[in-house]
Amino acid sequence: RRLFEQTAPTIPANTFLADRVLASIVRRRCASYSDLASSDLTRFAYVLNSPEALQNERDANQHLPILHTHNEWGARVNRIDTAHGWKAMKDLAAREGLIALGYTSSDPSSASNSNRRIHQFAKLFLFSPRSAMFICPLAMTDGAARVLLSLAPQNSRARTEFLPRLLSRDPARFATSGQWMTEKPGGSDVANSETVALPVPFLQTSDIADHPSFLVHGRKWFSSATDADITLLLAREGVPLHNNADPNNLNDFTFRETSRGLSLFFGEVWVDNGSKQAAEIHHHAIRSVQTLNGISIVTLKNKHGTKQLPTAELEINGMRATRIGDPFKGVKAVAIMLNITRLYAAIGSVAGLRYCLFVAKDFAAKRIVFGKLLVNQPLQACVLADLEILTAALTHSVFYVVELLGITESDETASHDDAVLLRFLTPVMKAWCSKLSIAGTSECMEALGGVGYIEETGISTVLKDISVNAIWEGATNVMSLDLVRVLVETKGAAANIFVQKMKNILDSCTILGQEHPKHPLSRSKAIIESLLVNFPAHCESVLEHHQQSRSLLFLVGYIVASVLLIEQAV
Ligand code: MFK
Ligand code: FAD
Repeated sequence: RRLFEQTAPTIPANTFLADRVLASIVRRRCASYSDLASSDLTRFAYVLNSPEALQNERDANQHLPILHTHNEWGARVNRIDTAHGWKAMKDLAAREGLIALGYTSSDPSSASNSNRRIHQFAKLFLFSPRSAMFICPLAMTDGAARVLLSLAPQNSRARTEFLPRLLSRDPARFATSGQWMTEKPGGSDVANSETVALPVPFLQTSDIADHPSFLVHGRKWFSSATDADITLLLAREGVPLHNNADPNNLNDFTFRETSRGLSLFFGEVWVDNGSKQAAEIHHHAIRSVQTLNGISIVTLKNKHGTKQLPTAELEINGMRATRIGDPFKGVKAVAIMLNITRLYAAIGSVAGLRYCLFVAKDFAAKRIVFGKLLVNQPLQACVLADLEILTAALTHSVFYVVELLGITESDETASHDDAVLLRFLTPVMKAWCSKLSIAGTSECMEALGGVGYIEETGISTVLKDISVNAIWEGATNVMSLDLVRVLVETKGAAANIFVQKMKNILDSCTILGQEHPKHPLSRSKAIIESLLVNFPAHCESVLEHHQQSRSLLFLVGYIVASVLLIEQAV
C-alpha cells in the first residue's frame, strides 16, 4: 500500500506572465514603451527562475554573513565573509540595470522618466522576494544616487566617480551605498545623534569639492549591508572655536543641539590602504588592496529575519568624509534618500505577499481536504480571493506612487501638485503596504496549514524578512506623524490636492449600470466619494489630535486602493 505524499506547491515558471495585475500596470503606465518593458520583464522573470539564479538564492539564504574581528595572530581585522550567492545578486542587479533603469534609458526614444521608474520598480518587484534581501542595498543605492544627483557638486568625486558607479550596469564597476542614521539614543528621533563630523582646516582652503574635508567620530547602531562601497551618514557638524582647531579634538569645536545641528556626509566605506587596520576583503578584486575608512565593525546583529543581510554596529574613528548639501540641513538632505527607500519598503513588502500567494494558491490546487481540493472549499476560495484583492489593491496603489515619483523627477512633466501628492502618499505606502503585506503573508502561511510554518517551504523566510519593513526607514507612528508634517507644511493643501486627484480618477470611471445605485461598483464609488467630502475636515481634526494620525494614514491607503480598484474594474 503506497503511503500518501503531498505534492509540493510551486511558483509559476514566469512570475511576470502569471501576475495579471503587474502586467496590466506595465501596459497602462508605460504607455508606448510597454511592449519593450513587458518583454524585458518576461525575460527577467525567466532568468530569476533559472537553475543558476535559484542556486544563488538558496546559497545566499543558507550561508549567512560572518564577521571576523581578529585574525589568527590576534590582530584586529574587519572582515565580513558573504555568500557566493549574495555577491551574485550584486552582479545580477548591475547587469539587469536595477538601479540604472530608473535614471537612464536603454531606449531614450520612447521611455519617459515615469515609464522608466515603472519598468525599474516592476523588475524590483520580481527580484525582491528572490533576492535574499539584496533589495536592501539596492534601495539605499537608489536613494544615494538621487541625493548625489540633487546635491553633490558637479566636479566632486561623489558626482564624477561614484554616481556613475551607482548607476553602472557593469558588475565590475557597480557600487552600492549604505545609509547610516540610527544611533543608540536616536533612530526615529535623530536629533539625539552623538556622531560628530569635524572639519579638516587645511583642506577647507583647497578645492573641497574634490577632497574629503571632515573627520567623523562616533557610533552607528544599525548599518545594513555593511559591505557597501560608499555611505551617506548623518553627523553633528562641529564649528571650530579657533583657527587651529584640531579635527581629532572635540574640545576645539562647538556643536548645535537638536537635529538642526546635523549635516549629511558622503564617505567611502573602503579606501586605498588609508587605515592602519588590516582588512581582508573577500569580495571584488577592486577591494583587495583596500581597508575600512576609519571604521570598525563591532558586531553583526542577530536578527529576527533579514539574516542574509550583514547588519552591523559600527565604531567610527576618523572616517574621512565630505559634506553633501548645506551645513546643518542634513535631515532635509537625507529625506531625499528616505523618500526613495520608503517606496522600496512598500514594493518589497507587496512583492513578498505576491510571492507567498502564488505558493498558497498552488498548494490549494494540490491539497485535498474533506474530500475536495482545498481550492474548491468555498471558505478557502474566499480567503484566497480576498488575498488576491488585497494584493491587487496594494500593487496598484504602490505603482501609482511610483509613477508619481517618475513624473516628479522629470523636468518636463513635474507639477507642484504631483510633488505634493508624492510627498503625501510616500509615508502612507511605506507603512500601509508593509502592515497589510505582513498580515496577508501570515494568512498565506496559515493557508498551507502546518507545513506553512516550516522554514523550508519558503513563506517563513519571506514573512520574517518583510516584517522589518514596518520598522526600518521609519516605523508606522513615525510615518503617521510624517503625514501630519506634510499637512502642516502645506497648510492643509495636500489634503485638497489628494481629494481632487482621487475625484478626477473616479470621475473618469463610467460604471456600466451605474444608474442602479445598488450596483456594487456604484455603491463603492459612492462610499469613497462621501469619504472624500469629509476628508479635509478629518485632516484638520488630526492636526489637533495627532494620536489619530495612524487611522488617517490607513484611511488614505484605503481610499487610494479603492479608487484604483474601481478604475481597474470599469
Ligand atoms: C525593501 C526595503 C529596503 C529598504 C532598505 C533600507 C535599509 C534600512 C535603512 C534604515 O532604516 S535607515 C534609517 C531610517 N531612519 C529613518 O527613517 C528615521 C525616521 N525618523 C524620521 O523620519 C523623523 O521624522 C525625522 C528624522 C525626519 C525627524 O527629524 P527632525 O529633524 O526632528 O524633523 P523636522 O525638524 O520636522 O524636519 C527637518 C526638515 O526635514 C524639515 O525641512 P525644513 O528644514 O525645510 O523645515 C522637514 O520638512 C524635512 N523632512 C523631514 N522628513 C521629510 C522631510 N522632507 C522631505 N521628506 C521627508 N520625508
Ligand atoms: P525608536 O525610535 O526608539 O522607536 C520605538 C517606537 O517608538 C517605534 O514603534 C516608533 O514608531 C515609536 N515612536 C517614535 N517616535 C514616536 C512619536 N513621536 N510618537 C509615537 N510613537 C513614536 N538604520 C540606519 O540608519 N541604517 C541602516 O542601515 C539600518 N538598518 C537596519 C536594519 C534592520 C534589520 C533594522 C531592524 C533596523 C535598521 N536600522 C537602520 C534602524 C531603523 O531605521 C530604526 O530601528 C528605526 O528607524 C526605529 O528607530 P529605533 O530603533 O531607535 O526605535
